[in-house]
Amino acid sequence: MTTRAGFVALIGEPNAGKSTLLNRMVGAKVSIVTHKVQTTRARIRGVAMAGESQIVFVDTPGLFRPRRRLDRAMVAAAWGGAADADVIVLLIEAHRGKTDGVDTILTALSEKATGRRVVLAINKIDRVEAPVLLKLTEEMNAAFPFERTFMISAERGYGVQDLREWLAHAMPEGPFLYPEDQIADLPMRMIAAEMTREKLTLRLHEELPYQLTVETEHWEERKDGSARIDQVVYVARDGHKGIVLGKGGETIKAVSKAAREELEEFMGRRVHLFLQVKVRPNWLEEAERYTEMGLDFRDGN
Ligand SMILES: Nc1nc2c(ncn2[C@@H]2O[C@H](COP(=O)(O)OP(=O)(O)OP(=O)(O)O)[C@@H](O)[C@H]2O)c(=O)[nH]1
Ligand SMILES: [Mg+2]
Repeated sequence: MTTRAGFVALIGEPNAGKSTLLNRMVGAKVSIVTHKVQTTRARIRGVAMAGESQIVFVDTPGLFRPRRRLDRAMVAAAWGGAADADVIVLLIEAHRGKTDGVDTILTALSEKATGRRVVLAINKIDRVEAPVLLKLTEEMNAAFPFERTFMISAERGYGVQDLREWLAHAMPEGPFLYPEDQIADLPMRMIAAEMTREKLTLRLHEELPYQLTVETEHWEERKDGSARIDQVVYVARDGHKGIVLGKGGETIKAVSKAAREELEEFMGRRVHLFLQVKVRPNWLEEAERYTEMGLDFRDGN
């Protein structure tokens, strides 16, 4: 029997639901999700099997107008993910429609994606009525020659099976790229750091989630089958450290507990998670921090 395998890049504005879709396709939480924009920072690969096809989904940071070095590196990583893909899926939000941000992406797609297969996925259809979808489909297809339009709810799973089947057939013939039981192409220490960053992002406000990074410093396998994981939360200012710790350390304790519980579920075994908060005023300009995040520091130039 002939097998198929290839890459599908998920691109779109921040918050479009790219990571939610990746997780649903893979059937596990490989990429972190929050209600805030700019959650995903690097390219994250999740592997899904569909019959005789292996689809490697590439989750990317959202495309937006970058201001800082980190933003520029994120946007470069997103376009890099699209450049390598066999199919590009552009996700937009049904209730927000064809925004200025979407227009900017369409213009860039016309320049960068010549000769590539591009499909549109209108996500969050649970939030609108059918006539809105029809109008948006028309509007989008008048602006760009999408090969297909899918209407989905990544969160609820509507329309996702159709998209999966279409992508499975669109993959080029060839041997599988990953072992069949592998679901992610991201080191465990990075997945663990991302889980902690998700919990921090959910509990902290305004600019703080964008001013911190999490790294796994030490990972120890214990004889009893559990793992001891030590992570550092880098913040840019003294004041931020106090906020991350919270009154009497209650914020960091809650973050640590939530991250540990999710890690234990993901790994199927006990985890001892230790978080330390360090002030590092210049971390956003340090090449090593970018490498740890899976980004290219020079992309931020
Ligand atoms: N109502 C609704 N919400 C959704 C749907 N899909 C995703 N969301 C929500 O949209 C928010 C953003 O989802 P993410 O998957 O983090 O979006 P993203 O595109 O990866 O965002 P960035 O990583 O910031 O670029 C979360 O609160 C999701 O729960 C959907 O189909 N319907
Ligand atoms: Mg994301």
